[in-house]
Amino acid sequence: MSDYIPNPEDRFTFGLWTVGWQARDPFGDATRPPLDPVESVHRLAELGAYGVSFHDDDLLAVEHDRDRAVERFRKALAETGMKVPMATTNLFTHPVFKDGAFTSNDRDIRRHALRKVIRNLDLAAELGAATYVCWGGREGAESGAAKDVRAALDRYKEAMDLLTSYVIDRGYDIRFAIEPKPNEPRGDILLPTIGHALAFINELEHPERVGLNPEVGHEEMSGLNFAHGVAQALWHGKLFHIDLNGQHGPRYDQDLVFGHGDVIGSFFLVDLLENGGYDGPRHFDYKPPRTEDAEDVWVSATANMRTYLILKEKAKAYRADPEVAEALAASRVAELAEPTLAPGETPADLARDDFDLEEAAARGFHFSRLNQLALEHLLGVRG
Ligand code: GLT
Ligand code: MN
Ligand code: MN
Repeated sequence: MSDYIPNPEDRFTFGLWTVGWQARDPFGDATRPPLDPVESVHRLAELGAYGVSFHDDDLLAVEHDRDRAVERFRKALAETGMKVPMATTNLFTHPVFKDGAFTSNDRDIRRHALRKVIRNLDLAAELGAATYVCWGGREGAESGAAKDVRAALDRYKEAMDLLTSYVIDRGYDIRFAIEPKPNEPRGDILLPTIGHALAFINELEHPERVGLNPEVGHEEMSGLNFAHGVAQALWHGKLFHIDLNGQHGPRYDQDLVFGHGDVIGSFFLVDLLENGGYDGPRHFDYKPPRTEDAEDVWVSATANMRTYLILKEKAKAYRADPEVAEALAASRVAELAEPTLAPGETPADLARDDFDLEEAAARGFHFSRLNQLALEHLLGVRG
């Protein structure tokens, strides 16, 4: 058993807005003081993280002059060796974005939003970010009368086409990752799930430059299975980045520590990420609970990484367990990888099948045993 000590090779990253969240909610004021991004970079580096991500405005938490703030941030990165694999734009806090950014009914606001993204894209490119996240939290409506959704999607596409063309023209090695969310802060947000976003990407001018940044809690808010969504994103070659956190089913966006929501769901997610060909950063987008003090923040940050490392070890032990191998075979899990028609077969060949309907219907799949083995590994009574 390892000590679950994170190190940069694990590629754990955190948004500056996570540990820096002052815990202001719709009902109450901040419970923590502003956190200097320079301190976040140093503390996260000490805890074994690989890097940080940021919104343009996150850099201004304590130093309001942008040039000086960027300078201090660069210095902290240089001192610690921390990387910036992802950056994004705050298109939701300022009141100007109350009806959206790329899809605000107000054209001047849409133009302002694009300028704001472009300015931070230049900085993201300088800092070496490979992914630029677009979370459209304010793109949506509270009422059916407010928004012509088809026109809004035209404007969303216009924005993504403009931004992808911009990075291509500049020669930036940056891809965009759309982050779906069903609601909150808007009553209904556009591109609410992984599936909606995948379909939208197909309509873009440079679909190869645009993928997804799915977040655990956002799919679970819709009652969806996050690991299934991630598997489909991988299948489409669109898992560009990921936001790991925890959520207890359909309710407000909890942004809990990774694993502090659906534990077995997190186990199968880690199993998928480790074995499914995802090689991007393991990015945590959580909120240290409002009850936590300034030091507890770092305890919760570590908890995310420890949970991931523990689940990774459990998933490995599960895969290596001969009884699991036997149960997988009994459940015929690998048989699904076999094409349904043999090479050269045509639909006519299906007619020649010697198939015993009743016998096939009577066969069990034995999934309960398989799932119990996963649970027992997770609970630490095996392996
Ligand atoms: C905001 C949101 C997150 C997004 C961030 C990126 S901002 O905190 O709740 O899910 O990933 O814009
Ligand atoms: Mn969230
Ligand atoms: Mn997120």
